[in-house]
Amino acid sequence: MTTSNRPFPPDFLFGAATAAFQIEGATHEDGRRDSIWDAFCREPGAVFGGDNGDVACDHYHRYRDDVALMKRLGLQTYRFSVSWARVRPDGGARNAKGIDFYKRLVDELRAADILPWLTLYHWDLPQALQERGGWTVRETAERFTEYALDVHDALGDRVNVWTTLNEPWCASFLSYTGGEHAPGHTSIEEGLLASHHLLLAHGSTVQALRARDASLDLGITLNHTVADPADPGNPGDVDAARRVDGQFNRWFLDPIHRASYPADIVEDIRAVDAAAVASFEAAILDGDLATIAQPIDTQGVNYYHGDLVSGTAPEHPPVSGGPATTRPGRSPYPSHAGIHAVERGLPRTSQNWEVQPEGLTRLLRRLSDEYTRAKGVRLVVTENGAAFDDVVAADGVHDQERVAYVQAHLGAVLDAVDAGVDVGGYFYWSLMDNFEWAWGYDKRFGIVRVDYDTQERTPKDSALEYARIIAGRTLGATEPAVAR
Ligand code: GBH
Repeated sequence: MTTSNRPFPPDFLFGAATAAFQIEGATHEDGRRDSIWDAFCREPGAVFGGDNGDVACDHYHRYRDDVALMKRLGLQTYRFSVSWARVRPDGGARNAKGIDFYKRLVDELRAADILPWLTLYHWDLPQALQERGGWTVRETAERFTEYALDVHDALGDRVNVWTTLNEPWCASFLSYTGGEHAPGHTSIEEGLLASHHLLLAHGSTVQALRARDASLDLGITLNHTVADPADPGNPGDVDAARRVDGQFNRWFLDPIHRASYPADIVEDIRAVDAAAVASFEAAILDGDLATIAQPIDTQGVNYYHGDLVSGTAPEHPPVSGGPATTRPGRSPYPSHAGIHAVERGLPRTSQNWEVQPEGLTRLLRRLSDEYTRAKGVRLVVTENGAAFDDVVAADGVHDQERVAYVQAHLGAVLDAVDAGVDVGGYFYWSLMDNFEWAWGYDKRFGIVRVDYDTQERTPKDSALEYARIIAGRTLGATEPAVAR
């Protein structure tokens, strides 16, 4: 890989991403009611430091300034999510005031010539629906489509790109099996059921939106890992990598693109919990898989890090990368025995996640070769980013590690483009520091620093570098685009 003067394709979009619960605050204003994350934050030990989303970045009140900042950085597109708990506070009747916020936001973006990239679900399920079973029940998928149509009623004339779900793996297995995310359950059966109902919600909503307007660009965002065996010659290590890939990537890719769940993984999980798999299989009704496999236009790819795994426990296991919360959890992998993380000496972020840019190139090539190219589905990197310990100084916020991270991952994207992969754009996660779920405000992903006492925003060195890359549409150009 070279980083000197490599141009991006002319139609490649540069953006940054956020999510409603992580930035908006105003959790009980204008009719919004609890989401599962509001409730989860109140559970002792669930979120680091006892943090919650009540104020967050106060974006609900500061969106105009935030859009102006995006404009200043030269962002072409902005990926945000709509809060279901604002639009349908009880999961049922619609709340006009809640929808109005997104009209104002979208109008502001369009006036700034920034393409709105809308995600319908980034994890803030109305708590009222969780009390009726949440994603473990089929009804929630039906309520989701109704909510999506409310949002389309309001924004269909001004938003073209619609993403149904962000990272259904997190919203199912990390939430209902691993216990790390809201609602914090630790059941294999619930994780399986949630994954199916999330996928069903995706498929039926794509169908419903497509029927409304055939010109919409519709898709889903998945989170991925690149699982490598510690020793490619060791069958136990190869099998551990197969199982990580199967439970993390293929569990969602296969139903969406092939209308089937991966049979090897279904059998692995059956060996662990046959009753859970029986319940999951009973929940898959005739026609569900065809619904889930609706054609899509864009597939969002979130990539943070890979996994090097072994079938045998290393003598010195690597330090865990999970949040420093105190609630008991379990593995988000239903079939986890014999999967061991192996240290390979890569640089790490402040959450102890590996920095592995070449994994992104391999991921994009693989998704294209095995799933999307034949169908003409465009791939877009909808999240990539890292938390580091920024140096706050009088002359700016210095985050050299993030500068290098962005450069390296954009280089990895260009490597995939050079290999013939249709990659339509890149969103850095995140525009600004925000509520990092179970890690609270302790970890900062932004290219813009947020002072949580004053709500002051300060572009970090990485924001200036990103602005420079965007202005030149080239990796490795030299002139600064934006003054600090
Ligand atoms: C995304 O999820 C979210 O969409 C976004 O809201 C969030 O703020 C952002 O990333 C940063 O976290 O056990 O140490 O190997 C992240 C998906 C999947 C990344 C699980 C970390 C396991 C870490 N995550 N993965 S570790």
